[in-house]
Amino acid sequence: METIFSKIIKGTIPSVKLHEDDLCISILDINPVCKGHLLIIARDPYPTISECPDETLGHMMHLAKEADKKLRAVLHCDGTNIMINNGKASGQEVPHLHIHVIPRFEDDNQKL
Ligand code: DGP
Repeated sequence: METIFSKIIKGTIPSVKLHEDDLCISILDINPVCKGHLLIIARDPYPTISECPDETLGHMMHLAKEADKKLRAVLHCDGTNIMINNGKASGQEVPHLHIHVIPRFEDDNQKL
């Protein structure tokens, strides 16, 4: 099944790309919780973590760690939420595996 993220990966839907490699891309979320909210997306359209090979999952977490480092350096955030909505029941809207990385600031009172 072609997902909205497959179209972004192919370039038929525009996005603000932050990173690309053989396994993943990283883009800004179109509907950000706050400035700097980004998504790390597997190139292959695994619906959830169950279908994703461990190598890819590990690489996605590595990219989340790198993104956390960059967000702290560039936006001076105090922390990040690194989360996966895994399956429709969890609130996953796009059935194509992705990690949200959301900058957090002391006292931002953000409700996720
Ligand atoms: P989730 O509920 O975990 O499946 O989150 C999907 C996220 O994807 C949501 O925060 C909005 C984002 N999103 C959906 N469509 C697009 C799009 O076309 N472009 C971008 N950049 N983000 C999108």
